[in-house]
Amino acid sequence: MSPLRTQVGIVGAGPAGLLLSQLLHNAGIESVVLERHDRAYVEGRIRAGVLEQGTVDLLTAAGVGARLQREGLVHEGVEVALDGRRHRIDMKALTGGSCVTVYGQTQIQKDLFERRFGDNANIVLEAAPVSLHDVETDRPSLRYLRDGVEHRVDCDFIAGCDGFHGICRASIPADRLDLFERVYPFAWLGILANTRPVSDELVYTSSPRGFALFSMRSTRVSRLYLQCTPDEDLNEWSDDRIWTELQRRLGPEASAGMETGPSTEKSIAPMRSFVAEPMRWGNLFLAGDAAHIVPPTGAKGLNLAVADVRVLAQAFDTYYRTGSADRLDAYSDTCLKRVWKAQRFSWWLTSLLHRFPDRSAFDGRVQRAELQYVLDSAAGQQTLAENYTGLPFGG
Ligand code: RFL
Ligand code: PHB
Repeated sequence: MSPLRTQVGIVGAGPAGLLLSQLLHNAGIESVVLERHDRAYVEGRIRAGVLEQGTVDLLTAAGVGARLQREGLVHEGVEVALDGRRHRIDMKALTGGSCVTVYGQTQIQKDLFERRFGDNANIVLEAAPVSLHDVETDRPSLRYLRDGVEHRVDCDFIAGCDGFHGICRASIPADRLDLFERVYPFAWLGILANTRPVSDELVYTSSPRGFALFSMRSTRVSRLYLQCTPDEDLNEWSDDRIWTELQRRLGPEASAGMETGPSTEKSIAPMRSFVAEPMRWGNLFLAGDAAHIVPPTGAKGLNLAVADVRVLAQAFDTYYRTGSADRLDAYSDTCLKRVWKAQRFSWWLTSLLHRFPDRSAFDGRVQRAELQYVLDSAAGQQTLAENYTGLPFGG
């Protein structure tokens, strides 16, 4: 087994891993990406849909934003429905110009793969299992099996971009990490459908029957979510039942004229808040979902992953240009500041909009009053808009 030598070994070809390899390539730094699944699987996972302006700017500056600029839908506002009435929050006006862009994670994955393979990047697909070695030394390495043959990659640093269930965080001794976690007593049932979205903007819906979200992938494709129990059986949810429930939660007036149709994808996502601190062990740096998970309500997961790799790529760049490890040493603290602000927002919006099975009648009234306050007050709307469109990098 003759080892391959590179500067940064990256585990995971999700948005964090592929974007990091692109940013490093742009800075003249070599990397190898090891991914457990094949390309079709990674590209096919239906996940995020809402990008902060900072994410759009970074993808564009990295050279992977051409299609995003053409096809992404810029949203200047977002709607919140309560008691069957829709309220619009004018994010652009409230923040002095910030918007979000609706563009599916599947499309970002395609753009990143296309660009990285176009640059002849070293991306090893179907590498399984991957293991980490000598992480606390200055000669860390990755080993993996492909087609039954063992391979080794020697590197200066390892970037753990392998998501929540990956191997990198799991390789860190338990006494070197502090874990912070909240698991919510509900999940989201999501469908995709080739139907016209009910509104031009996203509609976050609070109802006594539970939360619902009316999102989209384009002006002809809807992405819809319903709050459900964590152990919900998908087989019990026919398309008819899902559409009826969506209409009930939004209310007859607000859902009038809603186009329905067969779902093209159907899945259940658990809801969890999670942070591992610090985001580093020796020469292993965790980024994205490998280090932290947010409930999807705030649409922050992918945006946080992008923010992490931006900081990490800059730190590697400084290291290789000047020999200074200061920014690498500051990586975890720099990211965690923003991560916790996004955690707070995601937890807050989740708490504000969902029905909690064990909440007292009093707590239910307080939750309602808080949502009413946010909708009625310019300050409340501004807080939501500022966090939703994205806090500044490094802030
Ligand atoms: P990913 O995307 O999970 O990629 C990790 C990659 O690592 C591979 N891998 C391994 N490879 C080698 N060896 C191993 N041992 C490995 N273990 C795993 C995996 O196959 C995979 O390819 O993590 P990354 O790159 O950090 O990206 C994070 C985002 O994917 C995630 O935060 C978002 O999808 C979260 N999210 C949303 N984020 C947003 O910013 N806006 C949204 O609107 C939004 N909506 C969502 C979401 C996530 C959802 N689900 C399903 C959890 C909506 C949903 C329903
Ligand atoms: C999505 O379109 O998938 C989506 C949008 C907003 C969220 C979560 C998911 O908060």
